[in-house]
Amino acid sequence: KDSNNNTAAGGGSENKLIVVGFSQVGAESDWRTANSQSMKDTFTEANGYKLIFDDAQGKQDNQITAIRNFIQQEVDYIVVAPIGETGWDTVLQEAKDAGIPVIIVDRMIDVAKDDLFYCWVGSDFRKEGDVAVAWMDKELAGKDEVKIVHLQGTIGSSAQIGRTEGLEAGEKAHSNWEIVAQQTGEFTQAKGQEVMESILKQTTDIDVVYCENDNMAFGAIDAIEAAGMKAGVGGDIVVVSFDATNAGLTMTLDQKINYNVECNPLHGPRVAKLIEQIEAGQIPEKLAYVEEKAFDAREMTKEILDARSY
Ligand code: GZL
Repeated sequence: KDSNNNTAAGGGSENKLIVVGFSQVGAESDWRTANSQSMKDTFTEANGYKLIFDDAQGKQDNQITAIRNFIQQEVDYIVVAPIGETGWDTVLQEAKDAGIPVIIVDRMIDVAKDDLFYCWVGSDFRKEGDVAVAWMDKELAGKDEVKIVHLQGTIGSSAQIGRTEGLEAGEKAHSNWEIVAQQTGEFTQAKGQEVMESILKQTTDIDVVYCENDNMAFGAIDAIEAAGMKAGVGGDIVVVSFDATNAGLTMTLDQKINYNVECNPLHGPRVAKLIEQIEAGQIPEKLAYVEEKAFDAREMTKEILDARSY
């Protein structure tokens, strides 16, 4: 019998919690907050897990330090929401050498050998950009010139790379579209407002602001209104956004955001399913893309908003 008075046959081992070390980017946006909550709601002791949560405050060095700490603590799984795509090979090789499976969630990583991570679950960011551009193609058809301000997310993150590729492909495909300003707002409201304010000081001849997440859209809308202009449906500047968080869809219902492309943050249950598969000796899909919707302000209703869980 072991110390918990369980028979050696296995009672004790069944009670062992699976220890998960999670390296999270930070708390830069509503999306990130919802993503962190989903992980915390899923990896509970009641569900058989012990979660070690680390917030890297937006710095890759802190993520690398956290992963090394997880290795020292001999966790059972390392889950990483990577801030950017590069710079992971060395530390993931250390995790592999320690025999700890690594699951990548949300953004993707670019590593020399793809056996440095077990599997990935996240969004198709290029597709998100293409969905937004397809809507813009219809919405802006017939306009002689379309001048676009492009507020990019954290440079080098998959979300920024894919959404930017989508817009830039759209610009190439439309001779009357022109990106008149392109700058990172770091996925935050404050930086998004600051950047949009400085752009509006240079020009107000703008038709669309393409914001790579909701928080930058909120900042841009504040800047547009402070400049005496109207954002959204029937306004001076069309606002396109990504994430479709609760706050983002509220602004869409208010018609200040014209179109919002969902990026689903509820990865907790998805990562738990991957871990359960690995625990059962199965080999999960290497890449698991999440299905996502998009919301046009003119079709937005309070019922749609209230039915959302984040
Ligand atoms: C997308 C995620 C992005 C969100 C931003 O999956 O990586 O990071 O779009 C968040 O809101 O900051």
